[in-house]
Amino acid sequence: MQVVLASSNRGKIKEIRELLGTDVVPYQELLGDLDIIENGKSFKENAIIKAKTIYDALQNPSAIVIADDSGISVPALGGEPGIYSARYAKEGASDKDNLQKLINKLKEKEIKRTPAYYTAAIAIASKDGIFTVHGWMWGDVIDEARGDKGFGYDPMFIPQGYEKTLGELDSEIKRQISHRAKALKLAKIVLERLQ
Ligand code: ITT
Repeated sequence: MQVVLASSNRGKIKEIRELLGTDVVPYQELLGDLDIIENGKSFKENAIIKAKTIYDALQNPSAIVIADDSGISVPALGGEPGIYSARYAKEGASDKDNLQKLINKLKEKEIKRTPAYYTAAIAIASKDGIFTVHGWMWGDVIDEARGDKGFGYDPMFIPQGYEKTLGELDSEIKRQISHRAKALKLAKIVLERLQ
């Protein structure tokens, strides 16, 4: 089964390929660069926008497209950055800029460690309609970056039950416990029904 992935984020593409265990083709290989306007008010709305935009652009009714909209939320900062995780520092910011902004926000409030959670909303677009599933991972964020594994905010995120950040832990651990792994487990149930 071939699935087109409506993402240009290299970290996500790598993880989704490893977790889905099927042929995953990033949309840019088929359509080149596309400007997808993520103006939804939730992870779910943005995942639907991405999946639908790519499904329509492919003009192939039998295509199956999956999209991931995700981010990290810190309750002590009123839920920031949440759906704005990819553009927290500024529009088009790098992962490093966004990570540094979140570290700076914690430092401003003199917070060394506080609860946080990752959300992943996955949308699947097909001729049978649009389906959505979610996954979450709870833990803490700290006011420094440790390790270089994973991507995005991983170097400052300590998953519940661990003492190291996702930047330091073996990537196999993230594969077992992540928001994306949990959401994709549910997405696989949908994909099996669409074949
Ligand atoms: P696409 O829309 O092309 O998929 P994007 O990076 O713009 O790529 P999002 O709008 O979903 O994707 O933003 C997700 C951001 O949240 C991402 O840039 C990371 O900063 C962060 N994020 C999501 N999942 C993450 C993870 O597993 N580890 C670390 N950071 C993550």
